[in-house]
Amino acid sequence: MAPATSQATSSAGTVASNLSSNLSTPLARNGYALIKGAIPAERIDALLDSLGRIKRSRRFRFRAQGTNSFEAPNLDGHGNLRNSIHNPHLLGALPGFQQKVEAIIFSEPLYRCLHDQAGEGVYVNWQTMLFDRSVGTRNHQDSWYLDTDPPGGVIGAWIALEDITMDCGPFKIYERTNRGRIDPGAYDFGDLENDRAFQCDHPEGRCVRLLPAKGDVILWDSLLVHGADMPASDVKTRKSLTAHFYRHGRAVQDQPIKRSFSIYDHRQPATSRHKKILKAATIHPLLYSGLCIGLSAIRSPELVGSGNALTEIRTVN
Ligand SMILES: O=C(O)CCC(=O)C(=O)O
Repeated sequence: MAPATSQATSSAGTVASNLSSNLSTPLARNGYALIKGAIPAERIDALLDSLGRIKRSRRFRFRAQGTNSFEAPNLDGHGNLRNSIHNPHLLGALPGFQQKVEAIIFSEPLYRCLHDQAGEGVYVNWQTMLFDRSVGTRNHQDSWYLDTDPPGGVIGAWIALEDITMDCGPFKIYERTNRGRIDPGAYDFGDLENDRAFQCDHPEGRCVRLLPAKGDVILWDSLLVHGADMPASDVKTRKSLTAHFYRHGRAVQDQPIKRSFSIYDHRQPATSRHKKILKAATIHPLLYSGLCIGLSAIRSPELVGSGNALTEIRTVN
């Protein structure tokens, strides 16, 4: 599989325009949008039901957000996953679960959100994540990890799988911070409210904690600073499915972590069940799941990224 490349262009050789050009949607104007009632409750219930059923399965092995390693489920006392799942849509050894994830990510309702906020066209899904309970996520720009070249063309989609309240550890954004790339070392991203330099450089950078209801979708662009609070208590969950997209034809930037093997092919993304959403992850889901099962037994440091602060933004407790 080809490593991630910085120069993917569409087959027509064209590079799509910037996310915000010619549009006057909340996403284009403000860098984020909250779309109410986008995803039907039945699809969410089916996904959560399936997740509940596989939690103790020996085939349930995945790459975990937070540690970047291949792991077995780490359940808390309430039966919720402490470790969140990277790329649940690739877990082919659990076909029922994988299909329920795909029925949301590669769906017409989600496509409508992208279409209405970012414009007509074909989108490529880069990666997906599933959070079963609240984890803290350090404030960041997605552009530090995955973005188009030039930056600002990746759209994050955060799908609420339950009603989110303040004590869940909500997703939060910093208004008007999407004017350009910010150096990860420029501010104290753990405490932006008290960082004088941040306040001075971004006087409009008010923190907004978003409280979507089940089925609502938050979209944001890859330059908007965002993160998530820790939950107020252990019993609070914050179930969500997240996916990142870019317009087919945009070049993508090089990855901060160099790997000799990539599951992504941005030059020739695969088709999905939705004709206007492609998949950058081209690895066969059964092979991906098999790798997760095998590698979870090894726990090699080679498989844990570079381990620097940039890659470790989730709090696992
Ligand atoms: O849900 C979260 O905790 C954070 C998600 C996020 O930051 C992202 O997808 O970029």
